[in-house]
Amino acid sequence: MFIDELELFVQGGRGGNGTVSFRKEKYVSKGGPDGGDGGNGGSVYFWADPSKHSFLDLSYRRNIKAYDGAHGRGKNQHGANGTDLFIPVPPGTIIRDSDDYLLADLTSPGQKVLVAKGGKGGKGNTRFPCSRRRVPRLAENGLPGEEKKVYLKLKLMAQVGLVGLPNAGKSTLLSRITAEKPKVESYPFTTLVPNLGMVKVGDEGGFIFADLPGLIKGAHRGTGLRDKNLLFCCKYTTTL
Ligand SMILES: Nc1nc2c(ncn2[C@@H]2O[C@H](COP(=O)(O)OP(=O)(O)OP(=O)(O)O)[C@@H](O)[C@H]2O)c(=O)[nH]1
Ligand SMILES: [Mg+2]
Repeated sequence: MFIDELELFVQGGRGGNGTVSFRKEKYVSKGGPDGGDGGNGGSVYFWADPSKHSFLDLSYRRNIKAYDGAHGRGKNQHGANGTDLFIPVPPGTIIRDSDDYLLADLTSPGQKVLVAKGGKGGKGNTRFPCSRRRVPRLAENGLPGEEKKVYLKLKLMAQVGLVGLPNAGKSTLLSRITAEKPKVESYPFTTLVPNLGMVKVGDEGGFIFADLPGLIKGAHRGTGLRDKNLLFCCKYTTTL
């Protein structure tokens, strides 16, 4: 199945709480505060993974939450930071939030973007002593991570675009090498809009193949279906 649009709920991890603790040791009286800070929550990133071609894997996992930070502990022990999550998406993914604001346009492989920042960890009571408050019995709670709905859209980028005369057998070729079933008829200009399919190579790999509407002489002057197919090629294909 090929999925090129998806709505996801992403959430950064919650920051760990700071702790209230006092140093307790034999022969040490009034050892003072030693509560550690909570760790920061993990953040959620999306990154462009060239081995991905659709949102199929992500469609099984609509809520994505990074790990929470650990709480602080006595003896000034800082809680561990929550692990960040790096979600792989196909290059050509456009990410928008619920206000339709563009968060990212991931085009080049490896490019990454932060979409939900983890919450900050709370401070432990070690941080709160002052001359008027020698015994600080307060610590901060960790803050919740950023949360939002994001809309992913795959700007389909074909690696191969097939340009040719009408009725040449382009759609037939697409139907043989991919799982797509484009309309095939024995008259010219059967294909009016580009058809895209995934050519699988091995278990993981593959590339997107575009079958473009037929092109005839004088297309640039408006003959036939004109040259909008070529514009499509220039816009969406990376290699021809
Ligand atoms: N003899 C023969 N006929 C073919 C071959 N490939 C396709 N055809 C036939 O050629 C006709 C046109 O095929 P399409 O795949 O629709 O051609 P197309 O290039 O996509 O055509 P447009 O979309 O109109 O530009 C159909 O009747 C096919 O059955 C082939 O290798 N040999
Ligand atoms: Mg066709």
